Amino acid sequence: AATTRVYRSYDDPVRGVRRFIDSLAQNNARVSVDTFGRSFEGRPMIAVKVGPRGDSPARPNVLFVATYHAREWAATEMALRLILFLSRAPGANPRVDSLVQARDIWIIPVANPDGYEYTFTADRLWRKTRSPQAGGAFGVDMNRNHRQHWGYDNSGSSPAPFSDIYRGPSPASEIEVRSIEAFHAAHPPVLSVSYHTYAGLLLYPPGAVYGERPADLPIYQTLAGTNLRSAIQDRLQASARTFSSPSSSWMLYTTNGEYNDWTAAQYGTITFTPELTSGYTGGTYYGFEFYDDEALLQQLFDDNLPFALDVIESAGDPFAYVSPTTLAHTDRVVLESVSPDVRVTVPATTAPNATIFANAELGFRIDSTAGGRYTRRLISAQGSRPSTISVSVGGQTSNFRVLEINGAERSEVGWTSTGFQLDSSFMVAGKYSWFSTANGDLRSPVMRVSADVDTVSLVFWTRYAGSGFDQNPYAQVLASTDGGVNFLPVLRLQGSAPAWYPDRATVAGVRNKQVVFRFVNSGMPWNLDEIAIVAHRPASVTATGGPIALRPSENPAHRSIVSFPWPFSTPDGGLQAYDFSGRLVWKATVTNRATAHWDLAAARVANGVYVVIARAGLQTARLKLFVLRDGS
Ligand code: 0X9
Ligand code: ZN
Repeated sequence: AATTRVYRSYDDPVRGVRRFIDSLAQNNARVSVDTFGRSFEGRPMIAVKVGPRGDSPARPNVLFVATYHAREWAATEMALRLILFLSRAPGANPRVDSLVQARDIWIIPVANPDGYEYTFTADRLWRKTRSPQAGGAFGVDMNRNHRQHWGYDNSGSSPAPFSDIYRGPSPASEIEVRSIEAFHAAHPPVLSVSYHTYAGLLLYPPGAVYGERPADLPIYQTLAGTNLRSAIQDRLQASARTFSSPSSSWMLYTTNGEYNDWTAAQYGTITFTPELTSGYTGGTYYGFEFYDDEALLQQLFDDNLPFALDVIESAGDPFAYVSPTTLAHTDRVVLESVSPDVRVTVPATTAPNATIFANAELGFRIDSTAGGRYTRRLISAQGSRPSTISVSVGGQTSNFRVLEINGAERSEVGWTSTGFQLDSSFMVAGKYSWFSTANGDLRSPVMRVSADVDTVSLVFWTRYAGSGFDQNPYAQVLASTDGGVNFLPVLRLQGSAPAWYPDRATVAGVRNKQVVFRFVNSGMPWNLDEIAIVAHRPASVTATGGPIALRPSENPAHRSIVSFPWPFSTPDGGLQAYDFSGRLVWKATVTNRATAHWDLAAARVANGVYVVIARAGLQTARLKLFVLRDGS
């Protein structure tokens, strides 16, 4: 039997998880406990509630669950430390105090109590549950036993009872999985996190098919960030990684019956699997056996706390959330691909009535494979490469001009390369794609950006063969705004992507600049195809508005009041503010060219992105406003 200093078994009468939770609930008014079922061997399935008792429709549900896999003890430590942190006496952190009151936060510290206890008493590296199976085998992999895509194929999931990744005889065959599914039905989470170890990843759906992207990708990327600015840093000394790599979970490997795909499909949950720790210190492998060490476990918690708090906060309005950790937000319309098809994500409610123009009006289908509660992906077949694309949703039109497009065909000119060649074995269109075996540099022509364009995007299709377990090898996309003298990274690719998928990067502040993009490889077999560079043209609802600018008097505002000087010569009119789902959140009437004041604190305006519109007769002017305030 294991003796541990920091890690807690489930059953130990003095230090065990059950005892620890019970005494915390007895001594802390912010903590209550719900037993939502029994494991196969009869242990209570425990969910801890931090904050007000009971559910309220006014408080969105957020769920943290840990240790689907018995041996991943650091995941349970993460959950226990989160409970302690959130249940501290109020006063230390106003953001945390208000979040605990405004959300229904649930934490399940051990999803697999029988397997977990078994790792303390019999076999440190046990993974599955402990139910008897055919042929004298024991246990099912709970992260293969959910009802979504159960048994879809044998990749990462096995039909063999003795396998460590045995999916079970039928979907949700395990009492623990059924209990967790029932818990979701009772408290459907707006956001959820399932903590595992190890690999140093921040995974999100989908996970069963290579190359698929979730429809809510813009929200996943807002919260998780990118390889250049991940929401989770790894500050463990001599770790093999410096950050957790955010990606769809097939970047590690595909599997089926897993938790994230199930809750995303069933409840539209925005849901993540952090794979805590890289598995290595100073080149020494510890894998699933992360150190039984207070300081190291606290460091792990500290590194993961900002993301956990963002998850809790964003449950108020995931689409409008602006992350203080990744500094990202979700755009209303996101162009994902120009060729061989046009792909855009748009707010879900606007999708059926959207129109796409690319030279002519295009029909589209709504991609439904990957769920999407907040955004939908529209996919348009197009006959020839478009030179302009306009997407109209909810009365607002986003306009793009295609500045450059390259599909690695012999007839195309203007791009320069070293170490990239034309590959005729893989392509998304035409006869070839660009391919670099290990090192290579592919460069776009210099594009002069006109004065009416502030932002350009690079959209392209890619596939590559790195490793989900390592930050290396990797590849980068760099951008220059001075004609190719200086370059900064705008995207970093790593992991295993054996199927084509579209990726993108956006650069703002390019008005009148000379833009160059570069693809630079650091060691990966890497294909690229249908690379397009598009300029974001001004939105065009307000066709009659002309170039009149609406500006707050102070930017950034240092108080909770934002003031808008009246932008028109016409003396009377009004101002309106909408959130990004199109809801009216503020309005003011203006007479005699008076300055209007919006008190964000008094109106309890949530952090997020808003559109403010000033109207005087037929004239309009608009402004995108980012609200990002401490403690709100
Ligand atoms: O295999 C798992 O269930 C998770 N990894 S672990 O090492 N903790 O066992 C990752 C599952 C993530 N989903 C996919 N890769 N599809
Ligand atoms: Zn795991």
